[in-house]
Amino acid sequence: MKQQTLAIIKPDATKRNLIGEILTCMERNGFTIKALKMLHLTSEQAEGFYAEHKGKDFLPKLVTFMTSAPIVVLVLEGENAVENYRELMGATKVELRKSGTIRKMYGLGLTENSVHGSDSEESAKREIAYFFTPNEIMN
Ligand code: 3AN
Repeated sequence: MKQQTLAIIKPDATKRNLIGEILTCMERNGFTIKALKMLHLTSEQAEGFYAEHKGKDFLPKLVTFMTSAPIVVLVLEGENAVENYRELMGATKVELRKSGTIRKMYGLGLTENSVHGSDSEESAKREIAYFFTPNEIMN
């Protein structure tokens, strides 16, 4: 099933000039970039994006990190894109990251983990609409 997901290249990666390498990795693994923009989030935008984590103890740290430098937001399309991109991204927990995954190759830790990916089709729809208007997404 062809599907779209929302990906983010996070501040730790943009600061280390890893945008190109990570985009290459996404494309080489079968994903097509359907939309892409660079932006520097405000705290309000980061809190809105991570609304599901409201009240969690790590949220302030996450918001500080996500607003610390520019990010790249993307719409990726491919077969089972939500699940397959999460596989390419690698696990949230550092010790569970498999070799060849983006987080294993580039991540620095639990928070500074280089990339984000939607965790369900429902989240993907919400997250894509959070950053892109329909006319910004290519057919
Ligand atoms: P994922 O990004 O793997 O879907 P989520 O949605 O549970 O993980 O968490 C969002 C982000 O919050 C993670 N990518 C990570 O940067 C950060 N995070 C998650 N859990 C923790 C934690 N216990 N301590 C610090 N940061 C965390």
